Amino acid sequence: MDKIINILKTNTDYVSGEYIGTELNITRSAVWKNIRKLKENGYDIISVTNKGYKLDLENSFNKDMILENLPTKIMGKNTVFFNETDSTNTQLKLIATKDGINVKEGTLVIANTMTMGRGRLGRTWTANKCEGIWLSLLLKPNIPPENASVITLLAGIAVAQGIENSTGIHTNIKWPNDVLVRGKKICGILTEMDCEMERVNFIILGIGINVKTTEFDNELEKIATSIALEKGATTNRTKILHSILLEFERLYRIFIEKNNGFLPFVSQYEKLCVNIGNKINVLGNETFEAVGLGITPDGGLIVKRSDNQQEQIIVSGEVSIRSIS
Ligand code: BT5
Repeated sequence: MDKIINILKTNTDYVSGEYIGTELNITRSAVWKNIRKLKENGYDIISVTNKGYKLDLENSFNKDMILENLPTKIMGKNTVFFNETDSTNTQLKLIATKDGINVKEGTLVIANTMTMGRGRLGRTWTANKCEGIWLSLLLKPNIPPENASVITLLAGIAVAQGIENSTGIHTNIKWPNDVLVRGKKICGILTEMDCEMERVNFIILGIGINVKTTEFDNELEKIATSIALEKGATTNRTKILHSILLEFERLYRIFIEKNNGFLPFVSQYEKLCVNIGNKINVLGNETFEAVGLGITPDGGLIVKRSDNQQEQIIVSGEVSIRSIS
């Protein structure tokens, strides 16, 4: 299959099945079968009758491309790629449970599409085929379970910075787990944890980024956006992924080495966070209107209630918040 890819890579125009067959001394039907396998492995190969095959590298996304020039030391070094799976978080959980303590930190599960993408609290995540980056990363930080929610916030900064570095698009964060452009969601983050009373066994950090989608279905149309919609052109997924993984690795290392919780990241997060200085609705056991004031060293959101002017800290996972425009 590598040889077929090399032939397609060196030809910018269509290459006939006959030509490939003769070059590699295989039948045309063997060529076709290999092309089908390559497509299943995430290569975008266009087939046109009487013309042959053409590789669209810009739209291809697969393990080989991810590992080639991967700029990180840990994140993604061990990559499991699916052209289609149920949910990358579910698959990574299976791997982590099977491998136990031997599972490698930074293991990446990534897919071209998910049939059962998950959001928080049982919500669904739409993962259109080949239109996004749907990934899960395995982390084994030596932190108490109550500090794990900070990982979501770190990921938010990494996604915002990674998208900006690779595409030039400026994003904001809606505390705790949405990355937005012009108020619309371009990325969602789902952090899941396996822990004991005082110890985290592993954390699965799930990140979904809309890259190539130009039309969302009814429900999402008003609330979602993508790199393609914001930029008017697409940037290849591998480049964006590399940029995000690199940024996340850098932040995660500081987080682990400084052993200082979210403190080193507070000011950067506050700059990116749309809720600071703006009115929000807090929806939890109690529902009230407030203004976001800042982020605590634990990653909580400090708000000032509009009803009694009291300050209150909201802990991630407890409530959901809505911006009031
Ligand atoms: C999230 O949940 O935003 C977390 C999404 C995490 C997705 C990643 S993809 C890789 C990994 N594997 C998984 O199975 N999941 C993770 P939440 O805050 O609950 O938001 C969910 C809501 O976002 C839905 O109810 C929709 O309203 C909206 N939504 C669904 N798909 C979307 C999309 N592609 N783009 C923008 N918004 C979407």
